[in-house]
Amino acid sequence: MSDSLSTFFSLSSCSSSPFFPLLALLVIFIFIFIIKRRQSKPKLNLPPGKMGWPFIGESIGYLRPYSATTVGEYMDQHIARYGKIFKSKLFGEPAIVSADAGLNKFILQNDGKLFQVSYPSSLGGILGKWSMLVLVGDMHRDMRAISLNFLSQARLKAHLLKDVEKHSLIVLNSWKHNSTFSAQDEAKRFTFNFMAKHILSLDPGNVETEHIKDMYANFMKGVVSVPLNLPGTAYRKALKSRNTILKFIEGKSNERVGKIEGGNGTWEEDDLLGWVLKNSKLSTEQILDLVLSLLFAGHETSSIAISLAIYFLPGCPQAIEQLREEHREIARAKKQVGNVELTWDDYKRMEFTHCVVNETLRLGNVVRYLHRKALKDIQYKGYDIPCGWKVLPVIAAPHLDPSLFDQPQQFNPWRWQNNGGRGNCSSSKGNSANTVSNNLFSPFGGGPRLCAGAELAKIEMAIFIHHLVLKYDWELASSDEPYVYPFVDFPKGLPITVKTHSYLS
Ligand code: HEM
Ligand SMILES: *[C@@H]1O[C@H](CO)[C@@H](O)[C@H](O)[C@H]1NC(C)=O
Ligand SMILES: *[C@@H]1O[C@H](CO)[C@@H](O)[C@H](O)[C@H]1NC(C)=O
Ligand SMILES: *[C@@H]1O[C@H](CO)[C@@H](O)[C@H](O)[C@H]1NC(C)=O
Ligand SMILES: CC(=O)N[C@H]1CO[C@H](CO)[C@@H](O)[C@@H]1O
Repeated sequence: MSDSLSTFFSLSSCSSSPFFPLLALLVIFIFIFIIKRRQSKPKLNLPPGKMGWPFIGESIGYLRPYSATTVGEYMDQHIARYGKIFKSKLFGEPAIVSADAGLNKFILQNDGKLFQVSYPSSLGGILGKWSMLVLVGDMHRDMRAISLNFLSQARLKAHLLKDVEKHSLIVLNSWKHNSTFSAQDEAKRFTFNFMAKHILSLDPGNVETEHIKDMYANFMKGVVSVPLNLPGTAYRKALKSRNTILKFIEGKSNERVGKIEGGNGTWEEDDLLGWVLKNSKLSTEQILDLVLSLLFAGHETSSIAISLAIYFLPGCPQAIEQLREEHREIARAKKQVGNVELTWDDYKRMEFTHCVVNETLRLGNVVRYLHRKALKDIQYKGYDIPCGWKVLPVIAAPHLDPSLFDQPQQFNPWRWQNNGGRGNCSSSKGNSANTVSNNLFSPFGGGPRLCAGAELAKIEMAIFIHHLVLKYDWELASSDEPYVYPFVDFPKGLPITVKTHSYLS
């Protein structure tokens, strides 16, 4: 039951990461595996758990797809057997897995000091080495500052909110009465068009945009595929698409620079590309990776969040009713003063919608867990976390924990209301009194890497919901369910049938 040797092994990888040929690596792993079984002199108090097979460890069990409203069989079994903090071997490395809200918070708050991001290198290979998601230290700070500026509250109020509404309407107005289609594709169309507009000033529907959208879809298939760079693999295709997209972005930035140098035109600061060209000293390569990772971080996540809301709501007609009341009231008030566009104040007034948004993120869990590694030997609640080990805070786990959220499997937006609220979609007992503490709810991560687009994502959800409930009734056209692959996805694309309805009068 000792892990001192495997600890020793990973300690050495903490200072440097030498390259071993695969065969040698395998031999070493098997060697360690055998020795480990013989030795029995624990020096460290590691969390309980088992390391599984040589090399692959328990990765197969950990990565097996499962329903998105659960933590999955692997987590359930391990938590039942070992508790909320346990050790394992995942992604080829010894790892501490945390389903514990306190430890998760500790990990995120100490990012850069005791812990550091450590995504599998295949993800870095495809997102780019300058991607903000994989960068650490000063470079991460600079890239993050650019994103925060792009997504600042001032810009959300002045520009982005208006455009979120415009792009919601483009998508929603194209839906035909009594038609059936993939809601997930529609949500993606909305968030992609919005991001493409604000990053590169691409307009929805034109040839360039559609081309980039196709390339981006290939790129995404690679991100979620097995990272084998061999002819014919999704990963190889994705690397190719990545290059096509990069060429395109490069073309765009040369065009802009050319215009300026020709004395014609000014910097268009309206989009991210214009802003970084003017205000930053980033190299072309860095700009490309920044653009691509913002597209990735901002498009996949919020489109799946909207899909989840479309999926959960029909199971709770009372919630749709209450949403309609709220949005009808807002629309009516605007009509009276002759306003058409939604404003920041309107958004802030969508109180029940905010409950629906939180509840969707709590139960659906767009991002399941984060990748970190320990930078030092760390102690937490008596457990040792050795330097160099992978640390995986499962941010979804507290959200689905029955000791923290009453009946966690129930979609119950009223749990977010302070004084109980009037409705509940569960048939069982218990009122909807607020059991929520903010420490326990972290769909956007936390600490120095807290999602830069959290507010934008909520705006996208709320405004899309506003027009959705006012224009349509919808039902799920065939049974589909969100799964964790580990990216959350609907296997059938969430087919829905919509009926037009005007709830405005
Ligand atoms: C419901 C939708 C979303 C969810 C659940 C979500 C979740 C997250 C999480 C958990 C992280 C932390 C990753 C880590 O610590 O390793 C993150 C980072 C990030 N997200 Fe989001 N996100 C969403 C939407 C967006 C949107 C719309 C944008 C806008 C472009 C965005 C931009 C970013 C960026 C730039 C980072 C990196 C921040 C950094 O490393 O400093 N996200 N997101
Ligand atoms: C809606 O579609 C269904 C089947 O696709 C059809 O049977 C029905 O007549 C349609 N109703 C309307 C009002 O178009
Ligand atoms: C500047 O732009 C105008 C119209 O966009 C074009 O006709 C003109 O040739 C351009 N001048 C230069 C110097 O590029
Ligand atoms: C939703 O969750 C956020 C934390 O992410 C919290 O600050 C906010 O108050 C919650 N909203 C409601 C309506 O409870
Ligand atoms: C408004 C509403 O439907 N409330 C229900 C909540 O759940 C309890 C317990 O089953 C019901 O009695 C309420 O009618």
